[in-house]
Amino acid sequence: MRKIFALVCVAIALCTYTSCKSKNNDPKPGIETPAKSQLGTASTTDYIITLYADTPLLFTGYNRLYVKVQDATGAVSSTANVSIHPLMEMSTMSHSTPYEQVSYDAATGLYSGAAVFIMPTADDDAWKMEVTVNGQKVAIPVTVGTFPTKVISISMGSDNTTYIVSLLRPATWKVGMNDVEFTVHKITDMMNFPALDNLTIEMTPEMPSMGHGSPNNISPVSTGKGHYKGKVNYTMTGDWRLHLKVSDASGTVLLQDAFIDILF
Ligand SMILES: [Cu+2]
Repeated sequence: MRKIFALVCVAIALCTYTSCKSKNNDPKPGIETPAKSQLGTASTTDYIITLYADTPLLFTGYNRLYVKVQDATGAVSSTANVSIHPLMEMSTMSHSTPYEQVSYDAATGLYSGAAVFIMPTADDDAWKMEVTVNGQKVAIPVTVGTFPTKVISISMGSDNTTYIVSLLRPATWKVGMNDVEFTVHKITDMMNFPALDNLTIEMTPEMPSMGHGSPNNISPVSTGKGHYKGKVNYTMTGDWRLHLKVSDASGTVLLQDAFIDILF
């Protein structure tokens, strides 16, 4: 079952950057707006719960998520016990996706976390975000579109484990040195996608259309919670492919090339 699920995911992930349909053309996935975008709101007996993201439409890959909690009078709460849980209900089963639990951020007054969506919304497959505030749970439907370039890589490793490597998209890229950040998770089962630390990632940028790379890149290193940070040097604008060779702590190569595609 696990393997079937993994293969379904791989098939859909492949589908996301080839010619498969995306019926969610407006707004485009991943296009950021100056303010946070409200994805939905729901009420419990005691709370009004509103879910936000950086983009009006979520996309396959890493999305930051924000939860605002208000009491019945509209006062914003900073002390509630808040958790999120993404869930996709497909015709024959349901599953989750890698996510980062929310925590309160005093700077914004929001509880912030993230989800790495492994597949887009499809005809019979709907995503929802379960949000629980002090034991009171709501489910807010969300739509996930397909990002125009491959910002998530789902592939089988040499140890027959399925790995999910995802790019944290910055608001903008620039010509020259850029900070670059990824997450790595694995699929344990349909509900569990643990973050993986202490892997070695060898990053090699390439411009596929022109057949050259760039110098002075710094391969991403583990910074905890499944995150890896490095620096990428884009010597010009255009199409860039970040080749990522992923090895475990003993040096065994798990993924020969979990590449990510960028266009700017
Ligand atoms: Cu699904």
